[in-house]
Amino acid sequence: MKMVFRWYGAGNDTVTLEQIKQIPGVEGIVWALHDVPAGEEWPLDRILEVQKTAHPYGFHIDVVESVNVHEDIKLGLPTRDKYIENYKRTIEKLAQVGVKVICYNFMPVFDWTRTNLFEKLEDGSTALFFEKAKIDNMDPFELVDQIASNPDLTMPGWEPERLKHLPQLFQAYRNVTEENLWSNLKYFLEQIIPVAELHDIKMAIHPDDPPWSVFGLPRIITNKENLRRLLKLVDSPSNALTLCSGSLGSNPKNNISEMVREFADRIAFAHIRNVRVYENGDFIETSHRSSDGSLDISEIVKAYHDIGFTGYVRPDHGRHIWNEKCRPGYGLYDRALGIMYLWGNWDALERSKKDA
Ligand code: CS2
Ligand code: MN
Repeated sequence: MKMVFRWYGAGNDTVTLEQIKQIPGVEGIVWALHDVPAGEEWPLDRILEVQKTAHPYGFHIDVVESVNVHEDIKLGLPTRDKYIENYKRTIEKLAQVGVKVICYNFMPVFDWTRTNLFEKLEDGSTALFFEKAKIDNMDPFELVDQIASNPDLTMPGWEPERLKHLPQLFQAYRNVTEENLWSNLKYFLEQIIPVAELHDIKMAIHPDDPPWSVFGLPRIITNKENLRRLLKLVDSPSNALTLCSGSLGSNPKNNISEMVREFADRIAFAHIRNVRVYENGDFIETSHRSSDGSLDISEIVKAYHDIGFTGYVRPDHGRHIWNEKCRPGYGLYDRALGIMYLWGNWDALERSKKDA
């Protein structure tokens, strides 16, 4: 496995490249041009800038997370074609700097959703928390008000600019069913996958987080059956997966190691993190250690080891520990600990293979 670390860019991340360099075994950064709005073509000079920043540290920039998909594409509006053209141009430009994997998601309106970004764990650290009943009963507009009055509360897909358009967006999705979303995804993939193939790039879809419908909006990248269906929409090695253990794992019916084994040759990017799921459907992110959460991370790493995984891996979110002030879920310390847990498991498996 090739270990990578998400970095939001100079001035946009509390973690520095010097620090990342000191985490054992990290060979590349996972990056994006976060300020380019979804639907716009990424400027080549900005892409080259990232390459120039990363290279002195010996980091590659093979993995991009994410090139966001414009809402009109998910909605299947006639205006989608121009955004799809822009997406293709972005793929071509990323190919010029040697990008191998582009992560994206197909969640309407919101990216990951949580109810508290700093919920206390028993050890005094804090972590991202999802209270199911709260979201089930919440009017999304109430949430918008909460975010508006709390400038610290920002999340991917929740940029103030987009929030302004929320009422129209909800209106637009009113008649969009899951089946509509599937056919809009197919339309998108049929156009972009040939471009990705040409440049040997894997388009790796990230599962929905949480993997069920929120605020009445359809969500489809949620379980094994749907991942199977996704891979068949366009049957190409470039139509690939970002298998995120924590996102899929917040539904206890999802068996992650089983998915790793089934989708082995189509996983381009692995996100590995633990999550503790409660009986009422709430969940909280924990340390990577198997005994701290509901997922058996050792078993998941073993599945990757068994399939001889050579793709990219990153620890996903982490807790906020040792008083670190950082982007919610994206501090240095706990993600670095997570990496060491992943290596510990991996190296032990390598060792026993050698001994056998
Ligand atoms: C999240 C997402 O779970 C995760 O990895 O941090 O924001 C993720 O980056 C996007 O959904 C991928 O498009
Ligand atoms: Mn993830």
